[in-house]
Amino acid sequence: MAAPRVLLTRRWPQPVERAMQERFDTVLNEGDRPLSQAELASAMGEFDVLCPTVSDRIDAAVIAGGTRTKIIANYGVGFDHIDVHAAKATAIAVTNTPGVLTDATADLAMTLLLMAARRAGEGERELRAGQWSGWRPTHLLGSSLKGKTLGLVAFGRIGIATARRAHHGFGMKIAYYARREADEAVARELDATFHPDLHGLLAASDFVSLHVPGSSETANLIDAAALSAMKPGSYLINTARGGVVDHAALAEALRSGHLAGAGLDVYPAEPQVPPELLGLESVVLLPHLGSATAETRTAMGEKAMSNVVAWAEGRDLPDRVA
Ligand code: 8YV
Repeated sequence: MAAPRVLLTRRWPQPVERAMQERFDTVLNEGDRPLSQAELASAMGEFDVLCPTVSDRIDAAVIAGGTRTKIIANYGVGFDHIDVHAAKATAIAVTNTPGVLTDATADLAMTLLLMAARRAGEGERELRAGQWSGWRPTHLLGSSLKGKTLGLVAFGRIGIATARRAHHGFGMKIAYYARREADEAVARELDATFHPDLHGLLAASDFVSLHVPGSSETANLIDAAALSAMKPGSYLINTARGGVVDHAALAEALRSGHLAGAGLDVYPAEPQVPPELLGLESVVLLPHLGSATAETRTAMGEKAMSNVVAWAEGRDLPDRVA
């Protein structure tokens, strides 16, 4: 039987592209440009396997574009860019890559937290602009982390990994909002306080870090009311999905000084960045770098590939989400 035809919609790290090419009839997106909706739709008729990323919108119209694709093996853990209901309705399996990007994303949440707290972006911009007038006791004072409360919105793999870094590495107190209480061992290890109510957590935290998946349920979870429930002078960190935050309300909370700062890695309509944020010194803006280490991006490719191999061999899919 001919090897299944596989499309990688974007370039992957070389070792995993090569592994895919050895095992499958794999087509690469040589120019690494985002595919159009029409190109994605026609791929559904040309490939057995589609391996998209967060930069592809696999909506119902794309899924209706052809009947050849049997599995969508997403390169990434979040899959809110894929219409899983439409996939399910046409018996297309969907898989993701959980676990392998936990540490990299938690590291990036701490990068944003530290950059916002210590005004690192502001300082770098000042220096590069040739406007640093020299050391002085009151120059760019930020906030300490030790003894401050970090509130995690959702306490899954990445939320817990972020809490571990903040607690064991920086002496922060840990609080979290989640649907249910964490395992006793984790709660004890982190001395973590559970808040069953989101606004209760927001009011109790000096720093808030978001770790909910993107979905219609979490859209605008951090709206104007949530932002005003946050402590005056606190910070918001988002490595989850842009749609979770109302950015107009966030810009206003930063402008008014209610929030001391924010650190964002994700945006509602990437690669567009809400323009009202671009002129604000107190927000750190990164271009969706959560999982961007060579090791992690290779491991993500391996994980996506393990799902495609399982499918090709007729086995249960290890990371099936639909
Ligand atoms: C990935 C992410 O790089 O995995 C995720 O959900 O947000 C990123 O870290 C991206 O999704 C790749 O598709």
